[in-house]
Amino acid sequence: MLHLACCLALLLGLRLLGGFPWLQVVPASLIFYLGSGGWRSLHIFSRTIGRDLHAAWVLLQVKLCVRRHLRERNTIPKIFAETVRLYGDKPALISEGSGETWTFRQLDQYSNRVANLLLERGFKEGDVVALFMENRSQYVGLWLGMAKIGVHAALINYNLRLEALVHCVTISNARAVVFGSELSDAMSEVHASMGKTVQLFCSGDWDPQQVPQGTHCLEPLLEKAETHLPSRPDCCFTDRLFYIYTSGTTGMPKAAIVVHSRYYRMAALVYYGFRMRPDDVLYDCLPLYHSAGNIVGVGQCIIHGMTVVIKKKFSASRFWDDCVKYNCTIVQYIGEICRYLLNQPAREQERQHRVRMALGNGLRMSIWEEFTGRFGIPQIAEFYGATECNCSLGNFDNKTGACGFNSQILPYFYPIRLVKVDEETMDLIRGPDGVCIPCKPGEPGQLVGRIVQNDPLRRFDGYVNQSATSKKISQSVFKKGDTAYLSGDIMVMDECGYMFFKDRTGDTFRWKGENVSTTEVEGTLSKLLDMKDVVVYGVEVPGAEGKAGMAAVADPSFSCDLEVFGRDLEKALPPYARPVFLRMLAKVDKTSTYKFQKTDMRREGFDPSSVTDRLYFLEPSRGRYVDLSPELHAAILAGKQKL
Ligand SMILES: *[C@@H]1O[C@H](CO)[C@@H](O)[C@H](O)[C@H]1NC(C)=O
Ligand SMILES: *[C@@H]1O[C@H](CO)[C@@H](O)[C@H](O)[C@H]1NC(C)=O
Ligand SMILES: *[C@@H]1O[C@H](CO)[C@@H](O)[C@H](O)[C@H]1NC(C)=O
Ligand SMILES: *[C@@H]1O[C@H](CO)[C@@H](O)[C@H](O)[C@H]1NC(C)=O
Ligand SMILES: *[C@@H]1O[C@H](CO)[C@@H](O)[C@H](O)[C@H]1NC(C)=O
Ligand SMILES: CC(=O)N[C@H]1CO[C@H](CO)[C@@H](O)[C@@H]1O
Repeated sequence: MLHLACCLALLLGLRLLGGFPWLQVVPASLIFYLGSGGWRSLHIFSRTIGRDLHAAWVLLQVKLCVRRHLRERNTIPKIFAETVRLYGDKPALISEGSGETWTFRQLDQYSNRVANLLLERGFKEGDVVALFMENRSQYVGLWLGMAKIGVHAALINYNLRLEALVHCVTISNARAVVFGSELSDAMSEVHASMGKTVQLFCSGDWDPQQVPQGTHCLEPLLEKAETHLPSRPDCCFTDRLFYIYTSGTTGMPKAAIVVHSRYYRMAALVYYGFRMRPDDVLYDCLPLYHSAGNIVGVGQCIIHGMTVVIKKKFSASRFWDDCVKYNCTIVQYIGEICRYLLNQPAREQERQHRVRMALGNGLRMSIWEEFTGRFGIPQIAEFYGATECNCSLGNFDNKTGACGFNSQILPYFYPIRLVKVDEETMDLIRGPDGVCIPCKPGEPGQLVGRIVQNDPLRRFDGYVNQSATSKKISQSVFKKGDTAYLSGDIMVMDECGYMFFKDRTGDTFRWKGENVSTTEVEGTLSKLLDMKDVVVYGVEVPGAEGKAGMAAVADPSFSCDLEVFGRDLEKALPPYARPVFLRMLAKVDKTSTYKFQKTDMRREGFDPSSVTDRLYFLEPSRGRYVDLSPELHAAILAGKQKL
């Protein structure tokens, strides 16, 4: 009886959502009830109904808000104006480092100045200004100010140099670049190749010797600009807000479009889904040129009036001190941050904080419990969803190891699905009717999200480069003739619908007839090696079937004991998953997301005459790593050495 009541309540909730394919619901739930495993279904139902109702409520809430904003032609700046009205003198942004605190009113005034300055200088709606600076409150004020007059910021990764930097500025068609004085050198290097018409503004300590010729100094100009609100362009909720660059594993960064509604939606889903409150204090040490830092983090300040502490750069040793100092209740993470924190010696502060939730993605099962246990964090709010992705997930109910879920009661309600792929080539597997095959619980598959172009909520904004967009989209995935977004990530779902991240496509390789998941091996190796950074990839060995595993380990201090490591490895991994080659990196070259460049290392392979790092080979007979000498290398190539 209770179940029936819940079910009715759920259906009623769904009904309210409107536009929902109502007729699908009834058969779906009937099938669920009458389906083969009667009691099992009931068991799953009772375990997941609460979770599903919460999710339905969240989606409903966000959907209604988005509808209202659409109707009222609101934009992020207009929503921010409302936040300022509610929270005027409350701290909005705290810059850890300088300790500078900006209230909502100050942030508002600063961004008004930015808007007025750009207007004076002839910038107009639709222009693009590239933003190239390290973390600070100004960063937020700058893009927000631009948004106030419909100018789009292109948020450029401050680790980029030379061609990559020029590429990002050029593909965005920016009319100007605002850069931080700390990046003057990088700017000077590329200035000549960027086109004469691009205006340059420098923010921070002004040194005319350092900056390219013709650069304007930003602060005095802002000082003179008006603080009143400039007249707003006629923007609406589905217009562009800014560009974020996605750092693929191959090739140059791609510019992804973020529209106002997407910004709102990403921030709001996280806010309602994880039950945040305006009086939470959020610690944001992620880069502001990515969606995690700038939307999921800073968005809580802009939209919901939360105080956000911005940390210029992540520091493992200062992390808990900062949380204590600012009374942070929510911290943001990515998987690497968790590992770096676990790698730190124990300290008092790590349990004296008031953090009630860690919000982020990439915390893997292998260290999940160690992380929550050691630092006393009650809840992990793991979510999944790339900037350009059409299939976001959230672990709303603190399920260990999961990155989200899909309802098992009404699987069609949220248009995402796992579909079967060939784990080697990562191609979608299709049935005789040409439509993709959905996975059953326990079967790994690629996560896909259906695209409905005319629904502003479900529209794929895509990339600035049209041909880059098409690669992520496929036809006939859910049913014949539809279009869907391919996430590129492999997940496994359990019978309650919880999703567990397994792998990124292209990151699995085959060895000795088995599929090796690089993510899994990376997790294990890193644990064996005191949380060192490890990347695993497959390299081709002439004459051998599949790809041999190779692990690059960041070990600048030469502290690995390979004897012990070899023994531990035997216990931890099956033979086919043990890396055949090891590469000990003396110098760590990381992209800003703390990931190495896998592609380069895969290409460089295991040739000791071309790789300068120390290389080792796992001798199969003795299970030990030995130096990879040129002779040994030659023997392997000739097929004389057993692998
Ligand atoms: C943190 O909380 C304590 C006790 O409630 C208070 O005294 C202190 O001022 C707070 N610190 C900040 C930065 O808000
Ligand atoms: C989350 O799960 C962990 C481990 O199961 C548990 O210790 C913790 O109390 C849970 N937190 C909340 C907020 O329910
Ligand atoms: C590995 O992947 C291939 C291709 O997807 C699949 O046919 C095979 O069953 C998988 N093997 C294992 C052991 O999982
Ligand atoms: C699909 O894309 C739209 C707009 O690009 C986005 O708002 C929506 O969240 C995406 N769908 C899902 C299920 O995440
Ligand atoms: C757009 O993307 C395609 C494929 O990724 C690439 O070949 C092309 O050079 C890109 N165009 C621009 C202008 O970046
Ligand atoms: C507010 C703030 O933290 N600004 C810092 C941003 O980064 C530059 C360069 O590292 C620092 O000089 C600023 O103090």
